[in-house]
Amino acid sequence: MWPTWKSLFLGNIMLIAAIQNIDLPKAGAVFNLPNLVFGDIWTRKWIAIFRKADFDGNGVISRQEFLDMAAGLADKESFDPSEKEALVKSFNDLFSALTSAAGATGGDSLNEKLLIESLKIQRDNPAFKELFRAVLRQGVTPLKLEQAGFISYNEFNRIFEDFGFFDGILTNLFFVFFDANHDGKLSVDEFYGAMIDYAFSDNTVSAALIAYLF
Ligand SMILES: [Ca+2]
Ligand SMILES: [Ca+2]
Repeated sequence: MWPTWKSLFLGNIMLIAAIQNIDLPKAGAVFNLPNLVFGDIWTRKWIAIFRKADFDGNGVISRQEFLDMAAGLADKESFDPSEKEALVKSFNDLFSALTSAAGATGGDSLNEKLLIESLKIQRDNPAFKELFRAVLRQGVTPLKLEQAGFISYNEFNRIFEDFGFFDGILTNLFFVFFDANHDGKLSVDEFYGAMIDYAFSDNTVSAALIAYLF
């Protein structure tokens, strides 16, 4: 099954790369790994996420914009008030950590440069990683999943939409990469692992590849 799946997937990558005007030799280098500069991928994936999360497209993510993502998920997934409060608080703490690490004055907005600088500073900081894990836990634990401990494809799509991400291609790619054992569903552990990997890892066979498509 793997070769078929892989060739289909590579075909999709080429198609998407063409649509998105991506430099294919550079993208191809990801799969063969010569001349690969990890920092480029890592930076690029965070810029991709930044642009998705800058909902009003004004070039900065405001604290309010960031907290609205958490509140949107909590409201749409019918979190209890205490669960919503915990999630919004963890998002707020994460935002504060990002802005303070980057030395932003005021601390209530992030631009791409500040985000990248801040993440570079925080990447190897265990306290920051723990903060990131707390955000994931408080976002996932209250979810009423069809099958306990597993996020189905439909649920995964819905979660992205709850956050305000309606880009189906992006969601599909995340799902394909995150489903590490390719069984068509994400265990909660797969999800946590993939998110941590996406955020912090230099692993070039991880979801970091998504960065080349957006
Ligand atoms: Ca904005
Ligand atoms: Ca799986």
